[in-house]
Amino acid sequence: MQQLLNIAPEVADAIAQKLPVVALESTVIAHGLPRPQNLQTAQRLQAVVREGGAMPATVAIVDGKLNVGLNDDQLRLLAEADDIRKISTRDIPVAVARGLNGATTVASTIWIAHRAGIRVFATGGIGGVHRGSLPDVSADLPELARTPIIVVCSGAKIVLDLPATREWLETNAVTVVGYQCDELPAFYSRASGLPVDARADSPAEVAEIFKAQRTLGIESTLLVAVPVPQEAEVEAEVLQTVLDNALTEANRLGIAGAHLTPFLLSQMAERSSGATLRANIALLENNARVAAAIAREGVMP
Ligand code: PSU
Ligand code: MN
Repeated sequence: MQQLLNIAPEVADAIAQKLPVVALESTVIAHGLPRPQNLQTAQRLQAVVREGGAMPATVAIVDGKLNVGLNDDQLRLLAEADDIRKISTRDIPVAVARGLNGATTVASTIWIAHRAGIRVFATGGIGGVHRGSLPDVSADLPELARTPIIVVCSGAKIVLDLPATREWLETNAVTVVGYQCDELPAFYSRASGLPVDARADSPAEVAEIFKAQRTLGIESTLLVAVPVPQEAEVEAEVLQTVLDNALTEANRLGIAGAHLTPFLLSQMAERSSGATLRANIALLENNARVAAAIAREGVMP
């Protein structure tokens, strides 16, 4: 396993010295955001983590190696190449065996980050239970249930069945903390009407809960849900309309599997004249900032 991990020297140093480190995913770069905002955002997220006093570690698979911390060329490759695969945990063995390049999802990123010794990860929205009759449950969920790491996000992506996703987290012992909020945020929107398990108002409060969880030996993720900044929130009416239209279009075209999430996100950005894209970028940056502050609380063992 250690042979397959390729940890960037500055990230390895930070981990060894128990300094704050924040892992970042790469599917959002390769498949979640359009060009050129994807590369700009990836660079910006790394800068935000550094400004917050932590070391960024963007995760991806390059030539079959599990890279933790990417250089500029690698980031550019992920953002601009046309043949970047979306790698969830089930895809890691094939990518490794065949020496492929791939962008990692929440599931595979936390799988790798945890094994590299990182305790905090930031993203936009986690995957979850999709809407519709065919059961389609993101591999993000089971990975959250078995990976002891702090995941900072803005809830699950709005395209999902949010009540079903919330139930899944509850059943599988994933503790959900609202960061300065009393209900679970809904990605582009600050409200979902769904409960959190506890509210935390500071990075120190989050760190305390995580330390208790680690002391207890509970092996699931501590999910920290941060609402999209107020000024970037998408208006409820616009959101409902573009969401309905995106779902109808996906259904009409028979889009399924790994393509579904990227398709729905891009449809919504197009149909909202970029409002959902602006919200997505704003919440990603804000979550990276909060994650850096949490990492600085000394959550490293
Ligand atoms: N959040 C975003 N954009 C994204 C994703 C999340 O703002 O593109 C990605 C994440 O990498 C997440 C994945 O893990 O979508 C979930 O895809 P699926 O439902 O196919 O598991
Ligand atoms: Mn799926």
